[in-house]
Amino acid sequence: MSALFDLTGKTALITGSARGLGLSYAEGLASAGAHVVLNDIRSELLNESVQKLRQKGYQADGLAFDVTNEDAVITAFESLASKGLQVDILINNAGIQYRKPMVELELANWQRVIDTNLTSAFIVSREAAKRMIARGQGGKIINIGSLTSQAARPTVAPYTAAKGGIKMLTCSMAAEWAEFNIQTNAIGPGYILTDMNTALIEDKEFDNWVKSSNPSKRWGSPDELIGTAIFLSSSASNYINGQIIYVDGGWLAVL
Ligand code: NAP
Ligand code: GCO
Repeated sequence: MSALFDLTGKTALITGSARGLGLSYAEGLASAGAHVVLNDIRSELLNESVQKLRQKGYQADGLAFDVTNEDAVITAFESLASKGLQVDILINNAGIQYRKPMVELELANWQRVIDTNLTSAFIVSREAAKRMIARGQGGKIINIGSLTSQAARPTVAPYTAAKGGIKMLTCSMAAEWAEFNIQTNAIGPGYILTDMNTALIEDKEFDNWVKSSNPSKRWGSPDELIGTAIFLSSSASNYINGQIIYVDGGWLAVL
């Protein structure tokens, strides 16, 4: 049974993983045997996180690049290849939030969220898939969606549009790459206690809304996403493609 979820011998690139959910995914996959490559824009924070994983005995490296920069992404994959590292598992986790009513929303901020939360998944996955196909050994791609892949709330339109796009981009990747034994799926976390949501957590009214709207009556914690990430990274999910798994306490399942 444990062999189903064993990632030994696999290299996993997790974008935006110096902190938050990305770091949880990285530590989780490392604990399952993967050699994890962390990514962030800030190299200092990235190196600190890589060291923390290494001190726990895990195989971890870091690669600082901006996932919205096509040239930087291509260079990053070439750099990994020059070190003999081929990406077997990719988690497109990097993302930002920007909250403002649409009538006040600046185009530049719309574009910045779309670029980071959606277009980057295309850019990074294209480079990973090219190399997975050329190697002929298949691979795993996990896009990170959200509750907003399925439902909206006011003031987060670019984020919601991007996460809705992530859901359908996941289907497109499955449509084009499943024949090469690449399984592409998505994770849709609910409201999780990370830096992205600090303002919401500290807002009593919003905190009450989350707890009253969710049948589990609580926020999620980052470590509650790890099992789904390992599952979708492992051979246990070899016949699952184009799906999104919501890790939301049941939020989307109830009226
Ligand atoms: P977070 O705490 O704000 O961390 C986001 C990470 O992404 C940071 O490490 C950040 O780097 C990195 N990042 C941002 N832009 C980047 C870029 N252009 N290139 C490379 N890295 C970049 O967010 P989180 O809560 O962990 O969320 C992670 C992912 O899960 C996001 O896609 C988010 O939309 C999604 N998600 C989160 C929740 C939630 O409730 N927290 C729920 C559903 C989905 P820096 O450290 O340099 O800023
Ligand atoms: C917000 C939050 C949400 C969560 C998450 C929910 O402002 O509503 O940031 O977007 O981060 O995406 O699944």
